[in-house]
Amino acid sequence: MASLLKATRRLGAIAHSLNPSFIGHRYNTTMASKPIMLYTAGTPNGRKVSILLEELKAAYGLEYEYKKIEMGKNEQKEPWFIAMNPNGRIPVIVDRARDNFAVFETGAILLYLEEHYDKEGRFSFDPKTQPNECSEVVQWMFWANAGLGPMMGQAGHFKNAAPEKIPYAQNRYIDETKRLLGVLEIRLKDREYLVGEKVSVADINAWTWVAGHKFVGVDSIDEWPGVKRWFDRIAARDAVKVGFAIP
Ligand SMILES: N[C@@H](CCC(=O)N[C@@H](CS)C(=O)NCC(=O)O)C(=O)O
Repeated sequence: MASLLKATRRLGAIAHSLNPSFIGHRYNTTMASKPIMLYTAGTPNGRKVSILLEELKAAYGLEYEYKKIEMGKNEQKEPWFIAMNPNGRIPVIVDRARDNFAVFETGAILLYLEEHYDKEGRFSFDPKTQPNECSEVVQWMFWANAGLGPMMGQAGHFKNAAPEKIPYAQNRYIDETKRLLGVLEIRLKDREYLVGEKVSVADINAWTWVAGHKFVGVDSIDEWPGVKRWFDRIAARDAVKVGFAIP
């Protein structure tokens, strides 16, 4: 095990020292000029990143390419992937324009893309002039990534994937999901977006989970009208439609 870990680390070091990237070479040398390479799958976490990348593409012309990770074959646990993300989960981005810098964890990826590629602050706020909005973005992102995502993920697991039906676990996570949708409702009942008056990374980060409500066992979000209005408003965006369909 220790030697496997060592070999994995060595592979990671080699991958990051090569330019053009080992990763780009492995999959698609012809498109290696596109600055962002996204490793993803069709899940709420993967879609957050493809949606923001589509928004940045529409706003600034940022180009990216993506590779679908075969989660059914555990491709995300292979050494080349672990070299980018020791956590062995999608999504990951590699920024070819910044020396193949790899970023994992959706919250970190969205904030990274915002910092480096949202220069006009179209999906973010100015830390100098809008420090409270910046803090609120972080608050809602931490809230979603520590609460909404994990709870809905577990609800989905016990509903769709667990080898045995465990009513206690199913109820626990579905009830927690509903409680968290209620928290979103408090925030959204009289406002259009989670922070400020425009769609931001905070909205995109939470929206893909809400989009998965049926899969985890919440048949409808009509019970939370503010959430429903917000959900529909974001769903209507062209970049959201395109990003949601990736990969
Ligand atoms: N906290 C992580 C969660 C990532 C995550 O759970 N990804 C799932 C797909 S949505 C995954 O890769 N699952 C495969 C596995 O666990 O091996 C993030 O926000 O990026």
